[in-house]
Amino acid sequence: MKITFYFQNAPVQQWLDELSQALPGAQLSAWQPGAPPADYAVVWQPPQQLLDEQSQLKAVFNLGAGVDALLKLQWPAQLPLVRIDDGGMAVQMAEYVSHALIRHFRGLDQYDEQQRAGEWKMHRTRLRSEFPVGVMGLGVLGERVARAVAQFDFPVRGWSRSPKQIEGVQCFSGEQGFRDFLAATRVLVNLLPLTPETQNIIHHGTLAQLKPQAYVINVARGAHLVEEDLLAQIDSGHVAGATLDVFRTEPLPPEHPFWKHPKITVTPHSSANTMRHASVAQIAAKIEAFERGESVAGLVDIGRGY
Ligand code: NDP
Ligand code: OXD
Repeated sequence: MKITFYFQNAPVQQWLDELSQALPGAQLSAWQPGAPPADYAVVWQPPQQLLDEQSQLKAVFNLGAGVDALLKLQWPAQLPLVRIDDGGMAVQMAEYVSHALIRHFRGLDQYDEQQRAGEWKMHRTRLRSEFPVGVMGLGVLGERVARAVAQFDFPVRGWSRSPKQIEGVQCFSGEQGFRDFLAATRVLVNLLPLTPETQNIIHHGTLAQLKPQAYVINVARGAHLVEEDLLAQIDSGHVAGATLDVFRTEPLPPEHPFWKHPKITVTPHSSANTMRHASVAQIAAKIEAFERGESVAGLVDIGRGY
């Protein structure tokens, strides 16, 4: 079995060594233009040329949860695409979102400023009931985040395409459900996949429906958020601030207003990283299952876009 690997700016040899150990019968190599045909491709953000040249692939394994970059390419009809399911990312996402939420709720940024100014001043304790959290997307990561936040006794809502039942989470679905979800949310967390339906979903109208003094945590994709609309809603005072991990242009350009905005926290697309060891084990097990003709978890529905 031949496997071709592409992950720009990653320690490719380490990935190849670990994949070879996990799949001792396989021949692994880093993809380059003109590489011989392989049976499987393991990739993160590959060029179109890889798909064009590798016409004998039985499946492609994406080294991440989001497949939006892959589905921007011309995807060969019938070529199965498999995403990473959790692979160590869900716990990272849960800690990142819980941290951002609690930092905002407890006013810890204000205490940081006060420390710099040498000022001893306590603020009124706020009520969790006044900070309902709404998680958009209740998949592998969103469900874990919703459950984690519920552990801190915040009221938690969730919104997904299909109806769900999650203990401790009030679940909404569909278009009417979206309006009810937004009206019941103060802290909006985005964990949707980027698809034609969800692009620009956080815009002026969406933000306006949130409870006053709303807060936005975007950890999914930059193209979900209309950046000027967020800035306008912060200026108007309806939105109190945001923690943003993903951006329309990455790296975030040096002149971008988000960098220096006092109410926006920026991190460099690092809320949840692909963990090599867990991902290698997962991909190896899935390739073996594929070879045996078994179904694998995380198969992407290409038409749906996630
Ligand atoms: P999943 O595919 O497991 O879950 C997606 C969820 O979104 C599902 O609940 C799905 O609903 C819901 N959804 C999709 N489309 C719609 C829609 N049109 N309306 C309402 N709900 C919708 O994805 P993951 O949880 O694994 O990952 C989510 C995203 O997080 C990734 O696509 C990626 O973009 C991002 N990500 C970001 C990282 C970072 O470092 N910042 C790291 C990893 C991922 P249903 O359940 O009904 O299908
Ligand atoms: C992913 C990501 O989608 O890292 O896995 O953004």
